[in-house]
Amino acid sequence: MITLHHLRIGRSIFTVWLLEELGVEYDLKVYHRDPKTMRALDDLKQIHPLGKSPVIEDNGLVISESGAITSYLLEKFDREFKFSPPRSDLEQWGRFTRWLHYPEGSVFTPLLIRMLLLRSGASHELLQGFSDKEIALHMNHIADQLAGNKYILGDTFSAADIGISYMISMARRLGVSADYPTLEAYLARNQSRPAWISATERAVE
Ligand SMILES: N[C@@H](CCC(=O)N[C@@H](CS)C(=O)NCC(=O)O)C(=O)O
Repeated sequence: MITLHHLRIGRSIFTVWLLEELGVEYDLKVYHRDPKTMRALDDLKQIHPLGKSPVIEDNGLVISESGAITSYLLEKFDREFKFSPPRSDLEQWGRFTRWLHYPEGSVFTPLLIRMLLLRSGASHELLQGFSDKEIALHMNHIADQLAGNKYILGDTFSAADIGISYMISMARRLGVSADYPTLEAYLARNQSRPAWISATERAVE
């Protein structure tokens, strides 16, 4: 059985969501952050040297990195290609994999800079200017892709929507999504899915 090491308040809730969509049994181990620093405690380092989440274990195999975990889980469980296209359809798979890795690869960094600036209460012209511009670039890019599309790859939900939803929910928490009604509607649509609701219920404690 898959074990998911889930650190509360962070991206691993999105792996819980994927597991719920896939309908597989899994063991959820919940970890807490240091309330002062908001960093993970040392307990996660016993699972993986980086001490970060998500991490999964499958029969002794330990995998970190949310994108790699998604690919692994899809390869293992998405046998009917409900949440990802088959690799034999290289064009569709190429499109899918680009949207799968885009959130962590490009969108996360400017959001993280904004989060750290807000948390520190400091002002920093260079960092603020960079993150504001980059966040607008990415939010507009996602909104353009969603214009006329229900989901990021068209009219069908896929695992790529999970990572994109993570970025929009983070943008929302950081107060930058209100200018993008398309993104807010998309997030609400995805978060009304039964699998998201089950994930949030299961991952509470
Ligand atoms: N690139 C990694 C990032 C993992 C990561 O930084 N996770 C955060 C939670 S959202 C974490 O564990 N932070 C705790 C810490 O760094 O102390 C991934 O996509 O999984």
